[in-house]
Amino acid sequence: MKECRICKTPIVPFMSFDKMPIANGFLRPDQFDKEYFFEMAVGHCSACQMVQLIDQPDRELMFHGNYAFFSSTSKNMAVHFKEFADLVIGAHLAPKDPFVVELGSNDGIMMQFFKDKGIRHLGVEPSANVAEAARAKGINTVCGFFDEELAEKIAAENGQADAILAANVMCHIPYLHSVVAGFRRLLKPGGVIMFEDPYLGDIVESTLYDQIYDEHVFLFSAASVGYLFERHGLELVDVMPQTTHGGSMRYVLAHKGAKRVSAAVAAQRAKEEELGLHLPATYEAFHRNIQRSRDELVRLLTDLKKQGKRVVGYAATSKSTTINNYCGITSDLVEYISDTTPVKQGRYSPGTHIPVKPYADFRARYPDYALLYAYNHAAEVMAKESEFMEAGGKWIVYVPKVKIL
Ligand code: DWN
Ligand code: SAH
Repeated sequence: MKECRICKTPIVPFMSFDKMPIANGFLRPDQFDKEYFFEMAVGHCSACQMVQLIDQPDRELMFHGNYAFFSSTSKNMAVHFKEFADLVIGAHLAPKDPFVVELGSNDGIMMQFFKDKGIRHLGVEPSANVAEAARAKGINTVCGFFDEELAEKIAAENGQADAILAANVMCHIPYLHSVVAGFRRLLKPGGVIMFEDPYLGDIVESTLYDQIYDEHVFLFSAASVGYLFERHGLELVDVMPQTTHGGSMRYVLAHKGAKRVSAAVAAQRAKEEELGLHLPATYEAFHRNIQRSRDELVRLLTDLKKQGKRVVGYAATSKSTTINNYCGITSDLVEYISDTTPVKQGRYSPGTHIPVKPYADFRARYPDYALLYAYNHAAEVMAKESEFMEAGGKWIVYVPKVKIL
């Protein structure tokens, strides 16, 4: 039996997605027969409440010099990260020579706002190609995986940080004890840690099961985050719900006793108990909802095919890898996936090998239906696709329920 990655309690999976490929592993045809798969099972630790993958591929298979996700592909996310940076700049930096560190800074989508204000900053990004894209914008970036050793090196070279930030990164890192021990060393006595990730409560409530893929080893809650940081002398002092990625939570942490704890923390923990996030029955129901969602989506796509309709995927997201592989969606049901990222175009989707084509192909010949794999960017997408809708095109969404819009 496997142990919880955080508290070592024996853990039993509540479901398995069976064999899954690397979510961002877009391929050429000559790579099909060598494709890597792993068994993607998910468990809930009844002791510390951490929901987690039982097995995760080695980090070098996921984060490397050909990482396919560039954060700046979404304009609305840049607006979100400007607001995040403004909050930090307005409330959490020392008046004299502050220093800000961001983990998983990718192509610099958040760090750019610190750089533009002349604030001393450092991004930590292991995927060399996206790190290079940030450097090309003048953003200070170290290419490496954040852990305790790197944290000590950063502190020795730059001094301690006023703010340590991470967005959609902490949930990717299996060795969180080393990361949080590093935070403790790197953070100034009065400093703040702020990180956000897809929120377990939203994932369970809205059946956002496509947030589960190789990179996302943890699905956090206020309970599990509070437990983890407590073990390192750090304290959860605030929680701030976010609408990004279908429902996220921003966690604010500080050295124990250094800051006032907001009433929002206890309120969120009470909500989690009400939702039953500590109960095995909740995850059994989540599993049933996932199966139902899959069956409904496959039925809808199969019916449309029978009617001779053209269905195209919109945005080759990491999340789409879970949907396509778990639902068994091939180019038989979804002709191709349109995506704006140059490195994904001309490749094939992980596992079920649907062609990924440039956005220009979508514009040139609208399909009858577009399966929206990027439901988290729905507002941004709908705003720019009025012509598709005026031409009679319809959207298929699958969260929170499978339906045609
Ligand atoms: O946690 C993660 C989040 C932050 O980003 C990472 N593990 C990987 C990635 O997840 P994702 O791939 O599901 O992210 P997005 O932001 O939902 O999808 C981005 C993809 O969508 C890109 O390939 C670009 C594409 N896209 C598009 O083709 N047209 C996006 C928009 C907004 C568009 O209009
Ligand atoms: N913060 C960005 C990127 C999220 S994608 C955004 O929200 O859009 C996750 C990023 O974390 C990737 O760029 C990946 O290379 C990086 N990453 C993975 N493991 C990491 C680690 N141990 N330390 C720092 N970054 C890491």
